[in-house]
Amino acid sequence: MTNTIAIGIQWGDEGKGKIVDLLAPDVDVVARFQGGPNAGHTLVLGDKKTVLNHIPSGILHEDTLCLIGNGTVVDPKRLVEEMDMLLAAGIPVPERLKIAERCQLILPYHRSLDAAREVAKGKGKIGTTGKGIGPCYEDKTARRGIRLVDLTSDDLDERIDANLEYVNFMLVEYLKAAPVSRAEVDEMLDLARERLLPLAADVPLILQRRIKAGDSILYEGAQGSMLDVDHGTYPFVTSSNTVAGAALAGLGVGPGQVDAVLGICKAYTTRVGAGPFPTELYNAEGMDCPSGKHMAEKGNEFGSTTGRPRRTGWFDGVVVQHAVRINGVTGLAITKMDVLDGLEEVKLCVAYELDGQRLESVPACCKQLGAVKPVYETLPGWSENTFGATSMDQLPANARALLKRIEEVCDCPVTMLSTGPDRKHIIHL
Ligand code: 2SA
Ligand code: MG
Repeated sequence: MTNTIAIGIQWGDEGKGKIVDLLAPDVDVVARFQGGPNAGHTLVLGDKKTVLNHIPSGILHEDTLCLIGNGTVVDPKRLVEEMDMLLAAGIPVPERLKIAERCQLILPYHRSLDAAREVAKGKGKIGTTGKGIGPCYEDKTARRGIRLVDLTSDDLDERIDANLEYVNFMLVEYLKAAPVSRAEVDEMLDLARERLLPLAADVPLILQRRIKAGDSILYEGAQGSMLDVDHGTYPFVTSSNTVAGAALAGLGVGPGQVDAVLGICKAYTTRVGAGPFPTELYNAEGMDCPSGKHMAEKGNEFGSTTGRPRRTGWFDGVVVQHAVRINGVTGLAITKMDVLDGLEEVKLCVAYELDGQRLESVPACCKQLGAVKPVYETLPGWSENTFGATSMDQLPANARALLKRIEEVCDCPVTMLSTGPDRKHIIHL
């Protein structure tokens, strides 16, 4: 087994959870490197569905060590809830989970700021998940963030006071929102001290030792490449680097310690939140193309973290090709292909057109991306049921033709094809 980075390469919700679940039993370590409670990962515990936001799904496997890296932002309350949910199901979380000492804590004022900023932006809002992600990363780069290790620092009180003074000024004077009390913050810090600090560890050291011992590591991404703060549809992005390169900085490993990059994408495209989406067909704001509606309904396209309905559209080969480049993707994992079953024809965006010019890559300017017209190739659809297929010969010829064309357009081989939610609904290529 190799050391693999598994990332989403569209706008999130590509089905990373399922692919990571599938790979986790074969690896020794699963490590998160960016994002926080804005990631959502549905898990079946006994007969109950639960959502994990911070903890890698590898936690269910006895011999798998789960790591939360320095590049992540951790909401102590939410993480403790996740831990308790797993503990109640008999999973010995403290034995299997370590948290980087350097990871940033999401405190109550981050959530307040996130919410108040969105309200203040009005129609121009980003459509964030409201989990305090942006303000927490902002504090990190502004060098006023509170890290897990800082809970033991003797200047913590002063730093919290200074942060609160600044934040409450912003909230009350500028954003006309309610202030955050010191008591609320202290409660969160106490919880983190009591429950998270015992799991704090030198994650880079653990990783080096494991890699040296020949263990295999799965680096688990959250969100998707088009939500990357540098390479995505800025400013309609999340506040972290979501690309493969972030795995290195977000955990403290080197480039030589990665063997493969698995780019996970749907056989169509979805997006939640605002921002350009060239191949969009269907949304809650009134776009109502039947094929898009088919994807939304058959694909059950609702956000796992916020429950928001997702916007849907055709597979965007320009976006995926861009992602293949910026991540050095070595293999594509295509998910939810069965959702396309029953469509008369299937479209594949192979380029954009802007002011009469053909574009082969994603324009950096969001306004331009919002104005492009997708150039489509139309392929015949299929009426057969591909749900649950486990080998290529179970797929209709037209579905195989679509995959082949995706490989050509995106300049990357398809190495996995997911045909349903279950672990056994998979084709390895
Ligand atoms: P934020 O809250 O500051 O990160 O929001 C900024 C933008 O990023 C979008 N965003 C997401 N979009 C889709 N899925 C997300 N999370 C997945 C989930 C998990 C995953 O299932 O909920 O795919 O890893 C996610 N997180 C952030 C958000 O809609 C804003 O457009
Ligand atoms: Mg998801």
